[in-house]
Amino acid sequence: MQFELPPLPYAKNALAPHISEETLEFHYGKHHQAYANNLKGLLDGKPEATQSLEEIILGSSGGVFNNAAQIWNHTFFWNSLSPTGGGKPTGELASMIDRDFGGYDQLKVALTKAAVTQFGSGWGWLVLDGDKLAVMQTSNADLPMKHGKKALLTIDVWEHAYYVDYRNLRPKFVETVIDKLLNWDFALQNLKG
Ligand code: MN3
Repeated sequence: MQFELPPLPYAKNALAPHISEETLEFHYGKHHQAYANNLKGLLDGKPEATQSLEEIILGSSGGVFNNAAQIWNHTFFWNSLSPTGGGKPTGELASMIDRDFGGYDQLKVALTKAAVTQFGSGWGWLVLDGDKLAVMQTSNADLPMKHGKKALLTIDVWEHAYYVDYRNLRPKFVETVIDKLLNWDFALQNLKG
């Protein structure tokens, strides 16, 4: 069952104009679905097929890891976005951002840099590292849990995430996600969870 994709947390046109329905048709409907189909095929009849997705991610490498982690990363990414998201968080997260980055503007610079400078395919992340907020970048399917860090928010910077809507302009995509879509309620849930 862990290989079934959860439904998107909003309609496919809900993030437009920032992320189009066409992008979600492909990114969720084709790319994310393909990782789930691949993992199902790789684990068919194997004992790992009964493990949780997190157990598979932490215990695997190669193709099993890549597909399992990409299922997790994409579900996490859809939840990191909201039609009513973006901008500055308030409350506890705002205080932690002030403490650990010196303010929201500095966090935005750091997260933008992590996402934009990731060479090739990968992810930009806001994470909890010990008891501090930090940003990190990962390549391909790699993710914070493999490095002992807790993910709070992510931005997918594989070309398939932005090429339909932004062509080669990854920085414009990243800026739009941060300003208009990041789901700080989800970040707070992850912080507390
Ligand atoms: Mn993707």
